[in-house]
Formats: sequence, C-alpha cells, structure tokens
Amino acid sequence: MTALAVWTLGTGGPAGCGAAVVDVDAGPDGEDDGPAGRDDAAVDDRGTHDEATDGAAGEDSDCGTVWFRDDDGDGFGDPDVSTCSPTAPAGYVANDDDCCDANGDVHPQTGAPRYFVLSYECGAGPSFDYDCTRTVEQESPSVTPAPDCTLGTPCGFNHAGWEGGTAPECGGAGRWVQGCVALTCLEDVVTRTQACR
Ligand SMILES: [Ca+2]
Ligand SMILES: [Ca+2]
Ligand SMILES: [Ca+2]
Repeated sequence: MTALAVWTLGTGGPAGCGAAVVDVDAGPDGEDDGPAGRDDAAVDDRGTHDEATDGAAGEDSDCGTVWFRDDDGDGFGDPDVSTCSPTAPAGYVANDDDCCDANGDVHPQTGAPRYFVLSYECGAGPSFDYDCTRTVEQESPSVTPAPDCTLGTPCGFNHAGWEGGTAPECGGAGRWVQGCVALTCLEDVVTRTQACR
C-alpha cells in the first residue's frame, strides 16, 4: 500500500542528490504527508484530523494545525467541523470542547457555574447538560425534613430545601422552604423551578 520512490544518485533520480532520497509524499493519495512514517495511505485526508496517523489531538501531519469551528461564538469548537491552517481562521478555535455549537449557553463552564430552568435541543432530544459534562446536575437537590420550623425563642429552622422530601425534576416546579416566618414560626414557602446544568 505504501508507494515510496527511492532515488539514488546515478539511478535516474534528480540530479544533485548525493544521498538516497525518500519521497514520503509519493503515496497514491497525492497529499503532503510530512515526515516519514506519517500517513501515506490511499485516502486523501487533507484537512481532517486522522487520529490513527496524526498522533496527539490537534496535530495534523497533512497541514500543520487543526482548528475547530466555533459557530455560536462561545469560544469552544465543534469536534465535527475542523480545518487545517497555519493560523486560526476567523470563526475557528483551537479546542473541540463544545458539545453544542448552535447554542452559546452550552459549553464547558469555568468559574461560577450557570444553571437553566429550560432545556435545549441540539441534534438529539432535549437536554439540560449545559456544561458539557455528559451528566445533568440539579442546582437544588436538597430537601427538608419535616417539620422544618420548630417553636422556640427564637424559632428553630433546620435548613432550606424542597418541601415534602422530594426534589422536582429539572424544569419542574415545587414548593421551596426558604425559612421560617417570625412570630408565627410557620414555614416560609415559595414556588420555585428546579434549574440544572
Ligand atoms: Ca461554540
Ligand atoms: Ca456552545
Ligand atoms: Ca452537566
């Protein structure tokens, strides 16, 4: 499968070649494969990142550096859309960490995490995985024991959480105990929607 043209001086090769020249680019695909030992298969994969032959992610022996499309402008690239160039083309970034390149709210989150009460759709069905971890995390998983407010001076309060011992699913609403009302020592309850990321 590998077609290597080896010329040595005096055997019909280019004039001036004092030593054997191994043409690593003479493979059947016609592409520039770079250093010897790189991809020299029949498939022309210029402009793609072929893991098996290029080595580490981001390395492409065919053209230099692989860049990934960042269509939603959140700074994270689409692993399925890439190009090769010595420098970053407009709209491309070096990483391929975006799990949805059609929604700027969806990307690996750094710093303070963001939660959302509405799901998004991006190719597959609805998802709350806004931070591209492949799992969904609820913002408020805690529930309250009952009763939460115990009479006394002052009124005793256990901790904030969902009333009834069950946290709503992502996007679902429920009763959230946020404290105890002064004087009456009754639960201070508000309606709240479960946010997730
Ligand atoms: Ca993006
Ligand atoms: Ca995104
Ligand atoms: Ca997640």
